[in-house]
Amino acid sequence: MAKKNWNVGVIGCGFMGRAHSNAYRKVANFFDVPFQPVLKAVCARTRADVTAFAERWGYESVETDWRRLVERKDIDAIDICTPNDTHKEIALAAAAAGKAILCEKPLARDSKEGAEMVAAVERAKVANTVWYNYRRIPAVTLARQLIEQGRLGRIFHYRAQFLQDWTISAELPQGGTGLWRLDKAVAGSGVTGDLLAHCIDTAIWLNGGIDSVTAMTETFVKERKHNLTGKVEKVGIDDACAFLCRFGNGSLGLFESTRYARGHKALYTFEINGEHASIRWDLHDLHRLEFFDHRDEGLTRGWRSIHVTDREMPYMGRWWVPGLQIGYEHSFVHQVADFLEGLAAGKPVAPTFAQAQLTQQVCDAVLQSAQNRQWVEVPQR
Ligand code: SOE
Repeated sequence: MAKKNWNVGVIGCGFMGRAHSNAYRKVANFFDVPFQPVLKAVCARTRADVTAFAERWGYESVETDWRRLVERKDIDAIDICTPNDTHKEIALAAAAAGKAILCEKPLARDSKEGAEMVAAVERAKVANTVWYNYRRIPAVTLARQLIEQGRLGRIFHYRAQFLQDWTISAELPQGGTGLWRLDKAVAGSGVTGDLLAHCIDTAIWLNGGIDSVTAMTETFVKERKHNLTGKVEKVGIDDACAFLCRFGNGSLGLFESTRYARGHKALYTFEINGEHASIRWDLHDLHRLEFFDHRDEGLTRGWRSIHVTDREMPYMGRWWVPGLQIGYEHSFVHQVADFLEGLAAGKPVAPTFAQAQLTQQVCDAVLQSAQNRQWVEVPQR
C-alpha cells in the first residue's frame, strides 16, 4: 500500500539545510517509515540561491519569504534551518498554522525565547523536535542503553569537551552568511549555545538533569569588523567556556568548549565514570564506543573499543552489513525516522522543544555564572 506523503518545507539552505534535505531524501530507502517525506518547498531570501538549492536537492518549489511557506496548505512540517535569531518567530508562526516543527539547535538564543516557543507548540499541540543530532549516532545511543541497563552502576563523573579552532584569526569578520555564529545579536552566545549546547543535551539524556553550575568564559578577540555594517565592532560572544556542575543524581560534571584549540576541528568527546564501568566516546571516531568494566576477569581486564556496526546495535540493522560503519549524516536520517514513527504513534520524539529548553536553561545559567563569578542554580522547568 502506498504511504501517505509528508510534505516538508525547509527554511534555510546552508550547512543544516543540506544535512536535513539529505536525511529526508534517504530515510525511506533505509527505514520502514510510516510516511513518505516529500521535499515540497525550500525557502531562502535570495531567489538565485534557493532555486539552485532546490534543483540540486529535488525540491518541488521555492519561496523567498518564510511567511508564505508557513501559510501554505500543502505543507505538513516546517524545518527551521536558519540562524538562531529567527527560530522563535518562525516557530511561533508555524505552530499557529498547525504545522509540525523541526528546529535546528539551539532551540533559541536564550531560555526566555525558548519558553515562548515551548508554550506555542504546547498550546497548538503540534509535533516538535530540536535537531540535537549527536544523540542518534549509534555509539552514543548504545552508551545510553548501557547506562539504562545499569552497567555503570552509580555514576560519579561526567566529562565533556567540544573543541574547534576556526576563529583564531583576528582578521576574521563577524556577522553575515557563514559568520553569524560570531555575532551575539544573531547567535545569542558563542561556544556555549553553539557547541556546549550539544554536550549539555547529550549529558542530560545520558545522566539526567543538571542542578547547579559555576563557569568562566573568555572572549579572546575583543573587536572584529562586522560584515553587515563594515565597521569594527565589539565582539559579544564567548570564544571559550568552561564550567563545573552538579547533576541531580549526585555526580559531578566538567565541561569545556573553545574555538581556539589549534588543531581541533570538531573534537566532541565525553567520558562517564561509574562505580562498575566507564564509557568514552569521540566524534572523530564516532562509530566506536570505548568501555571499561571493572568486573571483567583480571588478566584481560582493560578498555575495549566496541566497533558499533553489528545488527543488534542501535540503528545498525538498517544499514550495511556488520563491520561496515556509518557517519555524521546518518544521525540526521535517524532523527527523521524516529520523528515519523512518533508522528504515526502520536508520541513526542525527543528532544522536544520542552526538553531542549532544559539545555537552554543550563546555557543561561552558565553564562550568568561566568558573568557574576558565582554558582547558579538551574531552574528545573
Ligand atoms: C559550528 O562550527 C558547528 O557547525 C555547530 O554549529 C554544529 O552544531 C556542530 O555540530 C558542528 O559545529
